[in-house]
Amino acid sequence: MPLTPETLSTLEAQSIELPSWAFGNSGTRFKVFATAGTPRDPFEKIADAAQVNRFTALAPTVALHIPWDKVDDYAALRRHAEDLGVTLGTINSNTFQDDDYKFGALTHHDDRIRRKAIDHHLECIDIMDATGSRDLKIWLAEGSNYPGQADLRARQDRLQESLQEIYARLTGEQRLVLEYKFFEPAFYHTDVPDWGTSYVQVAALGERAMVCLDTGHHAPGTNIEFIVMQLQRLGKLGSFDFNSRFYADDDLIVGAADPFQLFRILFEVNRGGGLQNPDVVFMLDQCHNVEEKIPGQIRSVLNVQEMTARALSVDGDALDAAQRANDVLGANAVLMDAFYTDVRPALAEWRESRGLAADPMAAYAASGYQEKIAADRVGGVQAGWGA
Ligand code: PSV
Ligand code: MN
Ligand code: MN
Repeated sequence: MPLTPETLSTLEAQSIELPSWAFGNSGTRFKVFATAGTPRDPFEKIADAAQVNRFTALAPTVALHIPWDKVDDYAALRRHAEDLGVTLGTINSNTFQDDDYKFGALTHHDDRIRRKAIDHHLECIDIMDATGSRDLKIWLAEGSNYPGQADLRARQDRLQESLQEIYARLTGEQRLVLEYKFFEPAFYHTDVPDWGTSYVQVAALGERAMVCLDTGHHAPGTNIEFIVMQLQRLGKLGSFDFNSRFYADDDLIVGAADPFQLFRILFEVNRGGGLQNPDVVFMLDQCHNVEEKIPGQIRSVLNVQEMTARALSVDGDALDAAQRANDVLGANAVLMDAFYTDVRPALAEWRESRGLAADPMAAYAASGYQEKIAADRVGGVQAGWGA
């Protein structure tokens, strides 16, 4: 089926942000398997991310995680990225790997620890100034394991106070994006467990504070596209962390576990105007534990592109007519027709017409880059999730 000019122009503008940490080694708490050619520093992670953009023209920005991507000279990292045709995107803070944060960071009752956590975020904003990044993304690993362990309400109040101070430091167009997650590492209560809590916290800050929706951060069976619709209604959908999951926060390749869910999410994003809205950032948050990392990221952005094309091919008029006629099965069929449409041949043709390889996975495999980094990057400490 040919893609319409409107679909192609939306696809042309599509941009998916890559996480620097997807290129490092990662694993489970049981084992981290090393892969040949894994980057040894943030500069090499950016170089690998640039390959994904080179073969897909879909991934022009790279998110950093601090301190995993700590460097002496962020202006140099920025120039390095720009030389490779990409720019630095979201800065992710990290308050989950320091002993001081065992019982909380931005919610902690100990002023010294809370101060340290706030200062970390202020340092992240200094980095944003140097990298030219717009967004500070905050995910908090804070909560408790046993009923009675923590004062739930006081922690919400301290969280708001901490966020106020961080938000006040933002300048110009900079934004704060607060990510939620229903459990893990805490198992009884989590301080920002759901979109409602994130919304309440950011709404009290101001216009440039938004919610981040990580697709792996909900209870099984949650209707994620409903949350997408609601946050867009409220003007508070700031960004996505895309990944897919079979069980919990699996961080697998987006569209791998449940392509239909990805289709439904993108359909709602489009209905809410999010595909054309630069205020909605489409980021990946994935780990490639056993597969090659660069092809894993190429596959991911292509999955998003393919599902976007399918979501854009829903016949809106037919759907509206069927809904108004209470034609339950007719309306469902309109959606399913688009979902079952194989857009891959049309996308391959379109890529070629833009000077890209029809099959970016094959083109990358044939490029020799993987063999080159495997040969060049021997020795040294491999950077990874948590390194
Ligand atoms: C937490 O599970 C999370 O989704 C946050 O976005 C972290 O920054 C990220 O994972 C680390 O991979
Ligand atoms: Mn995430
Ligand atoms: Mn996660």
